[in-house]
Amino acid sequence: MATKPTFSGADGAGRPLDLNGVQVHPGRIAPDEQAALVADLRAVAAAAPFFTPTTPRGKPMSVRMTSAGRCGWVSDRAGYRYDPRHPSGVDWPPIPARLLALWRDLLPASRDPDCCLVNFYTEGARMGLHQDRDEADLTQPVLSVSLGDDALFRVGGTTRGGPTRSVWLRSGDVVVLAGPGRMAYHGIDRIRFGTSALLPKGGRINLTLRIVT
Ligand code: MD3
Ligand code: FE
Repeated sequence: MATKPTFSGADGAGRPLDLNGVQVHPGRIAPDEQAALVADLRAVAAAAPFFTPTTPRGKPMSVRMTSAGRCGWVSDRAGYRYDPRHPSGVDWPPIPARLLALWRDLLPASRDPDCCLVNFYTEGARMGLHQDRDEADLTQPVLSVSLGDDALFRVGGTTRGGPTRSVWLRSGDVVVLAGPGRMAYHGIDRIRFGTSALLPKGGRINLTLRIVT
């Protein structure tokens, strides 16, 4: 059974909120920094354009994706995996410096991430409940940044089918997945399209910094 969603911002900027071991930092990134991140991502997408992944069975996903770093996440008929190249054959561009700075600030004990996965949600896009387990070392943390429209984020425990909690992620929120939260089931139920003016055509971008190799 799911509880009623709360606004992540309701607890006040800066105070982390704990959802089944998943740490949400509401309003961690100031509006000018959010705009600078969007500019960084335009450069990433110019080098490595967003593409529509398909499930191993060939069904297109509703979220479009690209990556930066030494490897990126791809999915096609050959399966889900991290790959050293974009589907076009080009290398992934480097992870933007301001994202590395954010990682080092929040996770000072960790080594640098080698992948930044970029998810783009337009109206109607969603991501079903899943665990992230394609990385070689599942004890390494993941850091997520939300930009643009509000998203209803759902988090459960480490087994499928248990209770879940939901929270609205807003532009500038950061989620840290370290410790018990790292293997939590999670997903995005829906986007509230047009709730943010950060992206000129609306929609939502989620960045996840990861240690993959
Ligand atoms: C909990 N992305 O890319 S971000 C994904 O908003 C993914 O695009 C969602 O799930 C999005 O895999 C959710 C928050 C998040 C990211 C990674 C996690 C939560 C996580 C990894 C482990 C546990
Ligand atoms: Fe995930």
